[in-house]
Amino acid sequence: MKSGFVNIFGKPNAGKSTLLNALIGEKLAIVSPKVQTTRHRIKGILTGDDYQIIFSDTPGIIEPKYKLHEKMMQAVKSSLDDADVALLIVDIKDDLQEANEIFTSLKLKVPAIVIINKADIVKDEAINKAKEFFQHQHYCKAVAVISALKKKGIDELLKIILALLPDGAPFYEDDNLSDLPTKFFVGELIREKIFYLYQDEIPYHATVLVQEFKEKHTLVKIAADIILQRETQKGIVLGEGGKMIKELGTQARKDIEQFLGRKVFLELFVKVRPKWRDNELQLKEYGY
Ligand SMILES: Nc1nc2c(ncn2[C@@H]2O[C@H](COP(=O)(O)OP(=O)(O)OP(=O)(O)O)[C@@H](O)[C@H]2O)c(=O)[nH]1
Ligand SMILES: [Mg+2]
Repeated sequence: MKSGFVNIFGKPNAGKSTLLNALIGEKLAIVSPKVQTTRHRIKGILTGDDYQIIFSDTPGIIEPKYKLHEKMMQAVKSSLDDADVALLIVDIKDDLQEANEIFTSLKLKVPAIVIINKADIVKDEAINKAKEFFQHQHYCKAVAVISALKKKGIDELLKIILALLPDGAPFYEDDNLSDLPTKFFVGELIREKIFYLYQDEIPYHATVLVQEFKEKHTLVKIAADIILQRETQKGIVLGEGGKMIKELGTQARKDIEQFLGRKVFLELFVKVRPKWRDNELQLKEYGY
């Protein structure tokens, strides 16, 4: 039996969360075209006949500007501390040298696989160049080329991971997919829709707190607060005559219903908490 922690690191938007979902075969982590979507460490457990891999998706590596960012980078640090294998993922369109600097700065003590992602959007020439570049870096045990979005190269990647995974007994029951509570995933699905529906600073100034989660006979009743930083953002999130929040509620509800496999009644409330991203107590309350 083999088991261990395989943690995913990379710049914002590289495709870490898309990769976690592709590896697990379920949507555990939210994904968006915008940077800094993920704010937590999200574990996804993959159990096979003779192995258990605990993958961790992490927030994209950035220079912290707020306490919230610091919490996000603590999630990266904790994942660096317990990794048995590191997956260093790079968007093929990104500056490779810059990615290399970030990977080097991690000072990894465990074997790392460099994953060249988004192979679906470039020519082979660019892929070969990137392979060549990373193969020679001292932290790099192997290079894998994938498209996390199109789920290409995932089986080959799994083989490389299994070869590097230490011997050991499983850490979790084999029907567990994650260690996080359902409430967490519900809040994240709402937050994901905020990333798609609103522009500029709104997704970055917003968080979601699930206040109520009640399993009733015919449906699950969920109430959640959308926390914003400024009074002026409230109007934008609500939209004319409440049009935008209605759309947000509909989109989020559909995803939550799919996630839970049950009918959902979802209520959303918008609240303003100035500077919550720099407030230790509020960050704690909101799960950071
Ligand atoms: N074309 C293409 N797009 C991809 C691929 N993988 C991810 N994406 C897209 O890249 C964007 C970012 O993906 P995420 O998985 O959210 O990236 P992330 O690294 O988790 O980003 P943060 O959480 O912000 O650090 C999304 O629009 C994805 O659909 C891929 O293989 N090919
Ligand atoms: Mg992410």
